[in-house]
Amino acid sequence: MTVVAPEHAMTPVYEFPDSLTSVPTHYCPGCTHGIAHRLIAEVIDELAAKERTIGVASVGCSVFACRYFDVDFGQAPHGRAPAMATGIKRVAPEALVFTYQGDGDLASIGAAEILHAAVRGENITVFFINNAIYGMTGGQMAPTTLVGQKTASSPAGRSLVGQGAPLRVSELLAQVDGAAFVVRRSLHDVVQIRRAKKAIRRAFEVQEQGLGFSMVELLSSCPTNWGLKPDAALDFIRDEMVPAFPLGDFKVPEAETAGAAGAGTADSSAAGADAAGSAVAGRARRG
Ligand SMILES: Cc1ncc(C[n+]2csc(CCOP(=O)(O)OP(=O)(O)O)c2C)c(N)n1
Ligand code: SF4
Ligand SMILES: [Mg+2]
Repeated sequence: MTVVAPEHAMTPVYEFPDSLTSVPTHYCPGCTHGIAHRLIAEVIDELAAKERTIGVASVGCSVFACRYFDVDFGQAPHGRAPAMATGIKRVAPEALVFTYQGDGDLASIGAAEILHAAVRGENITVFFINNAIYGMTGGQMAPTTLVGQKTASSPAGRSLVGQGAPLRVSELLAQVDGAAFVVRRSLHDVVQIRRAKKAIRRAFEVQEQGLGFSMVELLSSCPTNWGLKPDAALDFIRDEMVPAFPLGDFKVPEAETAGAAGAGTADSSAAGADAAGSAVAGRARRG
């Protein structure tokens, strides 16, 4: 019989983050919004910043984010989270300020807001949850919907002709001088989740160092509106979304690029460029 020493039996390997509340989730089974929440909360704990963190929720499935984070929170109208975060950070520069925005919110109705927050070099951190669809409202096409992907408003699949290619927000914002840190990560497996957490931490550090606008785009699942089971939804991110939205660092502070592969590089940029310009017939919602 194996006897476990009491000190080993009591060693915690996994604890509930202080910066999360313990309430039942409203997110669907298999939705990775919850993973994103947890990673952000863990980093807030690590930075011992809970008491001075202010989040700004957007409109979308994460509209109730304030229920889950045990930090101060604001609720912005659709797309306007960067403007609200701008005001908060300007009047409370000691606060750690972040927005949490979906792709419909950030890349569609809030496209001008996010662009000009980056242009102004606002010292805020943006978490951009890209699930290639309008989740909350029943699965309409978003700017990030893949070519060929069926949605409630593109029942035949998104077409390049007439509807265009998916908008790659990180690549776009990396061109803006005021942006200091812009990276894309994914939440589809454990390795990617660990990479995502490191990026979240670095983005917050960029803000703490006063370097300017920081954004982490996270590829996220929406099994409900993709019409997929949770495990298949994770495969969909890996197999269909990552080729269209290459993971990587698109802009990082200069000191971090010295001698490295550097800013503007992505993990699979060639694959991404090809995929966005051609038909990516996703397995989600195909007839
Ligand atoms: C001005 C305005 N237009 C449209 C809506 C309706 N609306 C609410 S949530 C949403 C889509 C949200 O999608 P996304 O930002 O991708 O978040 P997700 O639910 O996918 O996480 C829309 C169009 C609204 N509330 N306000
Ligand atoms: S509708 Fe999609 S994005 Fe919204 S909670 Fe459900 S799975 Fe998540
Ligand atoms: Mg969405």
